[in-house]
Amino acid sequence: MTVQGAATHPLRSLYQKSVANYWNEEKNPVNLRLGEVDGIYHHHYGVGEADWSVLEGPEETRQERLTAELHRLECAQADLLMTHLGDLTPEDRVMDSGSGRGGSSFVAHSRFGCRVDGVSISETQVEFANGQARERGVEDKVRFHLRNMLDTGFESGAFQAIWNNESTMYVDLSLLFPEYARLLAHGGRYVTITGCYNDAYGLPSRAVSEINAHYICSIHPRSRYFKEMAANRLVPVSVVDLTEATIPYWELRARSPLATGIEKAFLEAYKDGSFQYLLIAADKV
Ligand code: GPP
Ligand code: MG
Repeated sequence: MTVQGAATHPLRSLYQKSVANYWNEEKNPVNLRLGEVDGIYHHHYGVGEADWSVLEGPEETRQERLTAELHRLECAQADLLMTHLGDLTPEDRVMDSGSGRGGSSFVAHSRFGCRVDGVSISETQVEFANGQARERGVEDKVRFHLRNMLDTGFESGAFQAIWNNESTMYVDLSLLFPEYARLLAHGGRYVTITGCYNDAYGLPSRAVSEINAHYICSIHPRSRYFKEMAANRLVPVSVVDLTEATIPYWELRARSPLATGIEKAFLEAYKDGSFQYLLIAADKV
């Protein structure tokens, strides 16, 4: 295949094409069954203490209880991200960068009433998320675009907040943050929740490399986030290490019939100190 110019096509490289293919074809029950709980489809993991009692009780309804509990933990992660976006109002416009099936965008709109633009390089995800917006009757405020987060085409200074909920590992941060510095208004907020490898451990462990291979991504070292933010007028205001808080989600997911096979690698990487689950919030100055 050939890759067309960024101006006419959101895919810049054969790598991006392979990532788009993955997400165009992705139908993991762990995402679809959880989304069906309340119509909010997430593509990120969970945080917080798990209610282990869901494993007890009637066998016939165990799967249902487990699914609802995993979804609750993923919703708690999205809520946590939202609390770091600052005091947004219905007049504000925000961008969900790597918006998946739209979960975080709908959470933000319900919470703040703000206008949300989600971007994804997967046609299937964009179509699905726009369908959700219509179903929810919010298509005038929440819109999803087939665009590249490295070159969105949106006007400069248009956004009060931008977030990546587990999507920075698909791009080079030295290309991503200049685009955010351009898009964010002065004093605007950037938030990422991400898995990063721990510089103090060294280079990526076997488990981190397995995660990369599983999702076709490239997990960055922790240091790179701060280096590239500093280089692009993004000044960190909060850094929260969520590693301990995400382990119960993975332990519970490993016990669920919806497990995909990557659970062991996440648990190993978090527990051996090679991998960290971080929230970083920064102000654009
Ligand atoms: C989860 O998506 C996030 C990613 C695939 C990006 C990689 C994240 C890291 C922290 C390394 P998902 O909800 O579609 O994944 P799954 O199908 O495994 O639930
Ligand atoms: Mg998932």
